[in-house]
Amino acid sequence: MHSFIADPQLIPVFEKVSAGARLDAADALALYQSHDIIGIGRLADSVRRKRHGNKAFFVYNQHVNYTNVCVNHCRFCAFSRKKGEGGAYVMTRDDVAEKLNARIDEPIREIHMVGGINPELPFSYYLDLMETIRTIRPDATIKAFTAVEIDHLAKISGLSLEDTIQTLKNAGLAMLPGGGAEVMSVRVHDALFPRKIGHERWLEVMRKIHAAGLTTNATMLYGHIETIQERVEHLLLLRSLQDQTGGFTAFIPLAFHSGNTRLSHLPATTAHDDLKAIAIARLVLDNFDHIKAYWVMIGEKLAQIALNFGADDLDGTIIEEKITHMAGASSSKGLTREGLQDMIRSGGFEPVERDSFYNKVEG
Ligand code: V47
Ligand code: SF4
Repeated sequence: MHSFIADPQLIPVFEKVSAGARLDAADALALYQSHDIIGIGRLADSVRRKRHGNKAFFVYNQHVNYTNVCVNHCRFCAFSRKKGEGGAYVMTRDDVAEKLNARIDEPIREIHMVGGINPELPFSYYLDLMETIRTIRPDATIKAFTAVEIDHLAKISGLSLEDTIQTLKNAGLAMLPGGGAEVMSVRVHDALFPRKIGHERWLEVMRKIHAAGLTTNATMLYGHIETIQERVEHLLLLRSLQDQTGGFTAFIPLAFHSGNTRLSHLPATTAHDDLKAIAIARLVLDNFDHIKAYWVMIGEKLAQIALNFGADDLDGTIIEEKITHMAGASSSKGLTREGLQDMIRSGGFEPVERDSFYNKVEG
């Protein structure tokens, strides 16, 4: 029955997965320690197919990064700039309008908008940006601001966290992307991103966002200085909050790119790292509906294979990705709907164009 498992250490994990039992930290560690990539992949694929059959989702989306000025100076970030530094920018309402209008003939359904922590921008700036999006793209979902930005907005709005969220919701915020937690470890936080909120605050913001009726994604930035124990702890913290709120929609492992960062001596993640991140997430996060293979970070070719390793979603068209490309990513900056559909079909899956909430839409 478990003939596809080559590593005997994985037999107990196989038996738990087959029985529908929840994996624990020791199981997750065994998976990370194993080199049986085919066995891990087949196991994750069996879970993926039970949930989603042959379907692979994507969304017609557009990214907007409103500013790269940021006071947090995370060591892994190639995107941010200090105020006044060469390449620093802040988009005005008109800049955002121009960016959206440049693609106005395309059936974009989601605007994914994030930026740096720039203390010079007032709360009204963020509300104005959302109004601009709503005016130009009234039918698109605004998926914006990581929990780190929400924490900052609560500080500058003069409102409580709950009232800040409510104000943003009233202004059109419908969903949050998953960034900002990086790896939920005090050690990694202190070493790489000490100015950013810690994981307890990240989880608290997510809890309040979910309580306000908004859904969010979750991510994990892997492939820098974190240990596999820290990765496992990260997954278990997410699973635990999801048990309580049910507000997470998708989990997205983010492969670290070291180019132009203060960690540029670190090597790129390997194909094994990337596929294991997807497959182990699919197996451990039994209460998450969707696992996303973010083609921007792992490349189009590996993202296609990831559909056989537990991923059921490829994110989307994106249109001009900045954060990873500034750190040396060699993937395209955007893909067409046809490109995504071809990737999915030639991998033997059925492409399903979705909205932000995984409702099927006709292309
Ligand atoms: O939080 C920053 C990461 C994140 C680098 O929710 C880097 O659908 C790799 O959260 N190498 C922002 N990663 C991106 C993000 C995201 C992306 C796509 C989809 C969704 C979603 C969310 O990017 C940051 C950080 O973890 N990041 N620098 C880097 N050099
Ligand atoms: Fe700022 Fe985000 Fe870059 Fe950290 S990862 S420096 S918070 S833009």
